[in-house]
Amino acid sequence: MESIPVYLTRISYLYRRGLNRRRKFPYFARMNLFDNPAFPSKNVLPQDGQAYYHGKVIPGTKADDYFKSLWDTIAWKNDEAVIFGKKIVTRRKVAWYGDQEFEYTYSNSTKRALPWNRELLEIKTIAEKHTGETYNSCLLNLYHSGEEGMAWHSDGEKDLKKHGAIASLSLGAERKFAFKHKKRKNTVSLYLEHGSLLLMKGITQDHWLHRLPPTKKVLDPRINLTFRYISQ
Ligand SMILES: O=C(O)CCC(=O)C(=O)O
Repeated sequence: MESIPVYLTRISYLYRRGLNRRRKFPYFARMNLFDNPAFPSKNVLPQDGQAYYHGKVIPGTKADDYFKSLWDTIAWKNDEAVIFGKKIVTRRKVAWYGDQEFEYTYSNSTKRALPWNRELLEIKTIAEKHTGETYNSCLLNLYHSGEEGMAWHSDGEKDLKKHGAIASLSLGAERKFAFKHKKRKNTVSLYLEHGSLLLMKGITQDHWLHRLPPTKKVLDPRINLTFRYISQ
């Protein structure tokens, strides 16, 4: 990854202060009923879709290791979108990996998948084990702080398997994540913890938008991996 002095300063500060030391960073250490991967997760959506929050499926220190390793090894690039004919470059970084050189087009911009690395394959296996689904690709997002987010959208692109499952694995800062029904406009929000997994499946993308709202309250970075299935 190219160097970004401000963020690297922030992340190296975190490591110097002991990212792994749970007492100093309580949001990494918060425990709940979902710490047991066998705990059954329930659908957080009231209608027209299925979204299961599995809670923390990767224990704290292992999740810290994955965060650091993905930060260092992933081929991060600023995301690009063409909106009303105008090219936008985001501060948020992205990367696209897969079984083959799959092409994935969203926001009028096409990406070609890079080959998996060891950590991505390990995390994919964890997501597959917990969700009972298989995935052949992964879109990664790196948010340097809470000021970076993602606007309302649904993941219904033609490259994706129709009604295929999407497993969203979060590492780093805990962030609010929201769903909004496309017609009824009712919303559902939850907090995505360090090492946690959210599964969206079935008709969810037909009926619900989702977003990661920006916030000034979160200073720390976050990496999100969404495992997907590209149909050929
Ligand atoms: O970072 C997140 O949790 C949201 C990611 C997302 O919405 C997407 O990749 O489509």
